[in-house]
Amino acid sequence: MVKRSLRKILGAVLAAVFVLALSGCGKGGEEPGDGRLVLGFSQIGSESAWRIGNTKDIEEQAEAFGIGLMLENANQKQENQIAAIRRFIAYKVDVIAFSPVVEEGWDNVLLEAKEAGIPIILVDRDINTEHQGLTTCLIGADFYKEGVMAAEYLIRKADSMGLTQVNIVEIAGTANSTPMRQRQAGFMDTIKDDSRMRVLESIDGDFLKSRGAECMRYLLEKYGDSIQVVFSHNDEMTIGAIPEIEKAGFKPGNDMIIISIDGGQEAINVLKEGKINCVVECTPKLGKALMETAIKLKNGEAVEKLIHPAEQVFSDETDVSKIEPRGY
Ligand code: GYE
Repeated sequence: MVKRSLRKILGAVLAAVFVLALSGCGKGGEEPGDGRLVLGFSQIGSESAWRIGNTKDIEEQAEAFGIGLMLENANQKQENQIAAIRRFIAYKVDVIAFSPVVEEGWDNVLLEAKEAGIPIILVDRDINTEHQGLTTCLIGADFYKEGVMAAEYLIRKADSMGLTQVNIVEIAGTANSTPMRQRQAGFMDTIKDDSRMRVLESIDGDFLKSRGAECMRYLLEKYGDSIQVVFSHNDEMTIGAIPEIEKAGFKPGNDMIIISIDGGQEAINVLKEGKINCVVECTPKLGKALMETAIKLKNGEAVEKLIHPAEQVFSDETDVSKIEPRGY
């Protein structure tokens, strides 16, 4: 009971802080947001350079478009995201956007938003629901295609090295998240008809550097030098795994083919050092499309159901010294 009322008070205090922040610190009597479009955005957390770059981009674009942004960081917890969305509803923001940490479990809170007449934009990741019309659109990468591009690189690499058998370990992103599911599906669908390819094990690395290191230690202990390929669902886990491979006496990029996804600066530097072979780009720069879509929704205009940014592959097949600074 005490806990619940404390939480309520905290919620009210936070809402008040938002009002003050958006109205230019209490000029008194003015409309929240000064008549500006107010967008509530629930971010997943700060687990990766990608995520931090994504948050920064959204903040910069909100500023550039003159949109009042209420941004909440959920520290990787779905319950925090649900609570943030409820606060946005209570505050009566114009539009709510969020990046769902996992796909399931959003129906109740999204029905509440629908009842309140607040449109919802999915950013980066998708949800799984039986209800129609809970969200207006999705702005995010084509993760399936990223998995396909990673596998296509591997097939070309195996051809060029003349490999007859290819043993792969997969360090996967957060279980039940869209990028984890779709990167895996794209990759597996693409290698499945190539009889050389064998996945020794897929393991959950939760998109975290520390987990990437832990997973790699476990995989090296179990499979040792039979590992020929590490397919990691993001740069953080890859960067965590590489020192473990070196400690075990192998040369990443040489003794093992290392494939990563995201394309943040740190991973690109490691690609340039030759310790990663391929990085599939996933751009965090979704802010501009998000702001444009929020404005259209506020004006009652139709929006595109699905916006995928264009993405490319960086690999040792080309001159990597030419890669421009990444900005995240
Ligand atoms: O690849 C990873 C991040 O959802 C695309 O989440 C995003 C993924 C990204 O933490 O680094």
